[in-house]
Amino acid sequence: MSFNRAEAIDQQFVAFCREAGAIQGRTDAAMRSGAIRPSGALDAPLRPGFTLTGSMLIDLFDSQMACRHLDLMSRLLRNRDAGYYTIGSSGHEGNAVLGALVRHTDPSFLHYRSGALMMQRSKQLPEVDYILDTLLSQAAAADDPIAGGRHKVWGSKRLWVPPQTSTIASHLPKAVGAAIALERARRLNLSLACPEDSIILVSFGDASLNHSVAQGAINSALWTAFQNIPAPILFVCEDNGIGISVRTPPNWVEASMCDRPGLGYFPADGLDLVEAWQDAAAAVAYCREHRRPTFLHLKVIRMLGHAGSDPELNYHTMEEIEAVERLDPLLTSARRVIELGLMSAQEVLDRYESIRRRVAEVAEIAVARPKLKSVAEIMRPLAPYHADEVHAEATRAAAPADGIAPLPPLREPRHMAVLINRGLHEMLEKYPESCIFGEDVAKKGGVYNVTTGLWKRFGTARIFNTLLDETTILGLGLGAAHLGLLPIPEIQYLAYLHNAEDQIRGEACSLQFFSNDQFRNPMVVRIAGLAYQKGFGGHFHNDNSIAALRDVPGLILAVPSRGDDAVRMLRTCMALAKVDGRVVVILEPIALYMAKDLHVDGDGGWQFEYPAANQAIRPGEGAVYHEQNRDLTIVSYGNGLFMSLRAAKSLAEKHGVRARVLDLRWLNPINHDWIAQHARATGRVLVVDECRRAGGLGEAIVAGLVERCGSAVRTDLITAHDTYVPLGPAMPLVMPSEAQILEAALTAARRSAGGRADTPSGREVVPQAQLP
Ligand SMILES: Cc1ncc(C[n+]2csc(CCOP(=O)(O)OP(=O)(O)O)c2C)c(N)n1
Ligand SMILES: [Mg+2]
Repeated sequence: MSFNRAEAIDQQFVAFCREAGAIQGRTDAAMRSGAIRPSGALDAPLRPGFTLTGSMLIDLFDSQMACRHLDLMSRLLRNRDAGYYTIGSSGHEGNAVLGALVRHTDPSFLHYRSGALMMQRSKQLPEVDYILDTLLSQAAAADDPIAGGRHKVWGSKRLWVPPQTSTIASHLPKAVGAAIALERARRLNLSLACPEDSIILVSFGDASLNHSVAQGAINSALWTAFQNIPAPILFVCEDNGIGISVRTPPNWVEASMCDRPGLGYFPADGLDLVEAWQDAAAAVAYCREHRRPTFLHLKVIRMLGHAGSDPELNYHTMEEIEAVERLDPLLTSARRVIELGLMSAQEVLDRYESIRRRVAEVAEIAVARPKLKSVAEIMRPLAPYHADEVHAEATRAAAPADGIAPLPPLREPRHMAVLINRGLHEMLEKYPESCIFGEDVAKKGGVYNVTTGLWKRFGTARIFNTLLDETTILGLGLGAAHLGLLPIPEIQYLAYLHNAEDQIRGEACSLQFFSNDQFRNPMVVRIAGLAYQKGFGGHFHNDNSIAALRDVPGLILAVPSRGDDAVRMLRTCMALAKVDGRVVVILEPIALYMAKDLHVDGDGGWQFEYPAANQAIRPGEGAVYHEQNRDLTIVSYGNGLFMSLRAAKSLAEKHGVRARVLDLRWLNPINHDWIAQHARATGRVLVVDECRRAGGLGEAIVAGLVERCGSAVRTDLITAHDTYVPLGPAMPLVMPSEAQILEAALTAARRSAGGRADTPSGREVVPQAQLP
């Protein structure tokens, strides 16, 4: 027996219409004889007190049928290797009601089974052709209007639906963030990317609800509302009772959600449009009016398995599958329109078949459209970079901010923590839409006083503490950025980024890619990190791994080693976010926050003047110390740079070895060409990487040198050991030290240099993305 449930449910629907047609034939005869009266007045509410009219019911049903045919077509296209995505919406089509009840200007972050919702929503803007758009997306066509062939997603710029990734639940934090940001923006009188009375819709499955990210997001919405801060978010749980093959315990969703403090809970029968409409309308109205978190529990079924590739018979019997199929919501809708006298069974069947034909015709158009053909085409929206505009923006002096008292200028050179604090003041003045949030950033001023005093000067609408959850902090950044704010979230320690890094890796940095740069979530994430802290030890306050950040496509990673650079880089980071929508991480070396002296106590060698507003460091622009030196090039950043400068002094004074020292400043992307240029000039390189060797930066730099210089350069590498950083006096044992740098530099300097300094390696050089 063939197991083609797509065919089965299709035939079931057709058979139903034919059978209903036969019954209706008899009913019509009865009607003509006066025994039954027709009821279907199109524009009247279906029942007293109802808002759903006959014509709207027909329209919703139409969306359901279109959505169903798109599912059926996805299987046919897959069989021809002409479509590449078969996760469908069959059984969930009741969500169409939300497509009508929620405005197309209400930002919506959708579940992958919210197809009928999307179809119905598209009708609010007649110029959107949902069927074509969906098929283009299924066929990975380069002119798919949302992702440009990069993924099958629900999304539309015009319909305010940003594309979501396949990582379940990861879109909830940004949805909550957007809801919270709506209110903040209103308090700040900022013009928003959506109307002020908008609500945010986020849909997801029942299994996804259990994900800690979903639970965290719901919790942070409730934590916010608990303090009477508006958070107009409509959580829509499309509960089909299963997640791939794992059953959700019956009643678990209602049991866990119906009684949460501050959450409006609305159950709805998603199998019946008429019932679902009424309950969903109540939920939407509650959310919009009270501006409080609202939970619409839409009970649905899943048909056609999890996806086209799902062998459902492994975990369901045929009887179970057929029993679910008999509950097909399209049958219920058909029954409704027929019973209400809105359509005849034949009209339903005709409409179903005409949609089938249209989907088939459009599918042929979609599959014939060109696909993405080159790496350049694929990567175009990933990391836009307009170098001149960014630099002009970074060096643009801020006009004095209205109503904010100016700060007295810093007259003396100061250490990094003070200069970054000043830099943040400057950015908050320059960008009224910017805000800083995280754990302890407000009154306390952060763990290291870097945000001291900001809340007083800029107010609690812009500088605020969040609850203790890094996923929420980053999600808030994403959501706020979607709405047009310029967030500067802070993560207290690098170690604690890792429990939330998907918000950067899977979400923030992928948005421009999967939306063909139509949606942006620009932000500058500040993270205190790296090792060598003397007072506050142990791995978690000295995390020295950046591999998880370096591997994120499109992410810019800045690591300043001194205060004035930090300010000049911060200006560029904000400009990158502003001009090109980029996501930037600034990793601030904690151990250098308070460093004042470089070589001897009291020399003040690591304090710097606050740089003039017209100074900014371009992405990829490193610093060279002692450029005249030709014995050795030391390549480093952060704490390693600080130690390397000290070592270079000893090298020169005690050993007559003259090393130039490079501060990379930007660790992603790396400016390999610039490193290679200095490497060739000295023929010898020592790379000092304070992070662990595995996945660290050092490996990348050595690879870059090999590719560009071949044997023309002799390269040595020192890194931290591949271990967690231990507490107290044990810490230096695993970290590169000044003594180690000195010794390695001497060894390197004693080697003969590589071949002729200007010898090209003859190897193909990997092109550098996004560098001037
Ligand atoms: C974080 C994450 N883990 C695992 C998966 C693989 N996965 C995709 S869908 C899914 C089940 C989701 O079930 P549910 O939330 O109930 O949605 P449904 O498919 O039933 O509509 C799983 C485990 C994923 N996409 N993301
Ligand atoms: Mg489910």
